[in-house]
Amino acid sequence: MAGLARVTPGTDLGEVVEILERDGAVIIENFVDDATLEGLRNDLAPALKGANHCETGYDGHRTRRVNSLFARTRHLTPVVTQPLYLGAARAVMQKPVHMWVGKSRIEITPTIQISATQAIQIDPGQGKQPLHRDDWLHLRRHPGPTSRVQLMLSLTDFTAENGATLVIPGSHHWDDETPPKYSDSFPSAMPAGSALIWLGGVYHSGGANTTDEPRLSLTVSYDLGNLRQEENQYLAVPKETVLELPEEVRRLLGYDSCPPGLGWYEMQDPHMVLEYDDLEQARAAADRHGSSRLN
Ligand SMILES: O=C(O)CCC(=O)C(=O)O
Ligand SMILES: [Fe+2]
Repeated sequence: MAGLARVTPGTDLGEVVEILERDGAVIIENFVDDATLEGLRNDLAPALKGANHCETGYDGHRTRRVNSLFARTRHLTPVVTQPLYLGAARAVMQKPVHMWVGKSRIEITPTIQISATQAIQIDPGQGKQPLHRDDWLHLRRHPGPTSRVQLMLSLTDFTAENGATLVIPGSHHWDDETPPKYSDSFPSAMPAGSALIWLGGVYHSGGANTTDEPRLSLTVSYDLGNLRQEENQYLAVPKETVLELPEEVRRLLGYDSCPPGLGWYEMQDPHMVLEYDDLEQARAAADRHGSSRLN
């Protein structure tokens, strides 16, 4: 394998899906226009400036992460609706499943949903992140159906030296016994405004930044729509009512996180945020409980 496949925004969706099914990853240059790129950089700059470096080695002690991106910018819509990304996510995950209901054999096609949104600034001095599969969150067994299609948009140029995401092409076909090695990975070198799309079962990691400039990006993920509760408890139960319930029931209603890292709000345990109603207090309380980070 000679590196990561590259296509243009004009490429046929079928070809992109074929590459994703085969390699698990693809790079699309000129993924967003200059106005979107500029708008994203401007909208995210204040939050990134105010963000501390992360607390864990996995997230990166020289890496800043900012979440809740739809609340911070209006420029995400062209990213999540870009036809090749949304189209590929739909094609890969919205596969009908059949079942019997009484005497009828029916087919159901799942939805997809936006899962995580995060700006990632890898500062100079950050080392390589451990190689991992993002669908570890879903505790998937491999190889198997895809439950996540992830996107990394470069907001600065990505180079092998400044921390371009490292990807092991084809690793979504591997089982769960094979350990990933950096020597099998390729850097997703690409100009600002490009996108790396990869499947949840593909081993990848943030790269090391050995330059003296930050590497800036944002990532969004589409997950299978059935990875959720049946009744929407967040809409069904007013927050004041939730606060009157015992902690165990609040957690059972969904104000909880599932290891290794589903359900967070600003990378914190949602129960702590509910309890303290203030992110900083929640962080401090979580630190006292030794549970400030979910991964
Ligand atoms: O920053 C990157 O290039 C990759 C980050 C990543 O894979 C993650 O945090 O899960
Ligand atoms: Fe990842």
